[in-house]
Amino acid sequence: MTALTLNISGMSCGHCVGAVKQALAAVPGVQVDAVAIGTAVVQYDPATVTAERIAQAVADEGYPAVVAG
Ligand SMILES: [Cu+2]
Repeated sequence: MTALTLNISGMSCGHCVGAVKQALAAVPGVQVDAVAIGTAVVQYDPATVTAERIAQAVADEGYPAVVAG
């Protein structure tokens, strides 16, 4: 598994945290470590999914996300 940190825009409350958590958990090959307002940390299987695909899943939920660092 590979660690990935996302910087996420548009999150403002616990609802947003829950929505981002769910969006990440729904992506095959992703294990959610931590989600907070503005950021998420996950582990993912590079054979199954890419960092860009994970960021896109969060963006599709309405929270523009970019891979950190
Ligand atoms: Cu919210």
